[in-house]
Amino acid sequence: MSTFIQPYVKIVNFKVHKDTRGALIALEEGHEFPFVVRRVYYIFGTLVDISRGKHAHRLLKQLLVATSGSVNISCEWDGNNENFKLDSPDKGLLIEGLVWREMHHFTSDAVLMVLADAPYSESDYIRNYDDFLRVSK
Ligand code: T46
Repeated sequence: MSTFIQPYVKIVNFKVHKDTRGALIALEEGHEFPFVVRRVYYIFGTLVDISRGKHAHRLLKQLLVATSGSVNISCEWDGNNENFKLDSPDKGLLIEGLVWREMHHFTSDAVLMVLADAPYSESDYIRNYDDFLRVSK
């Protein structure tokens, strides 16, 4: 039998350390996100009219940050449907578990950085929408 964690979606606002030289943001386990980082990846060079994602995860916890440009993240979980616009490096989207996500409307300068609590594992993905609905019940 497969295991899942409860879906959780939340926008997190980061503290900006700004001075005359510019700005700095620090992301720390236990403050901005609640897990140990085991993997970092980033998505860039996306075409404006493409979308990515279209899957859910069984166990993965992630923090998504648009360090440059902007991108929309549509999330579906537990009967909720919400669109989040990541358009500034001072906020992130925490996504845990059974959340169907789609990233779309990337600007040409968008860089989407993702901190994840586990190494890449294809077996953690649910890529079929009907399977997602079935296991979400
Ligand atoms: C997610 C959203 C936000 C790897 O080899 N290692 C990795 O860590 C990742 C994430 C991907 N890959 C390979 C697997 C595919 O051959 O890179 C290729 C593209 O991956 P995928 O089509 O899954 O990418 P997205 O943009 O649809 O989804 C990604 C993450 O996979 C996913 O976990 O939540 O970004």
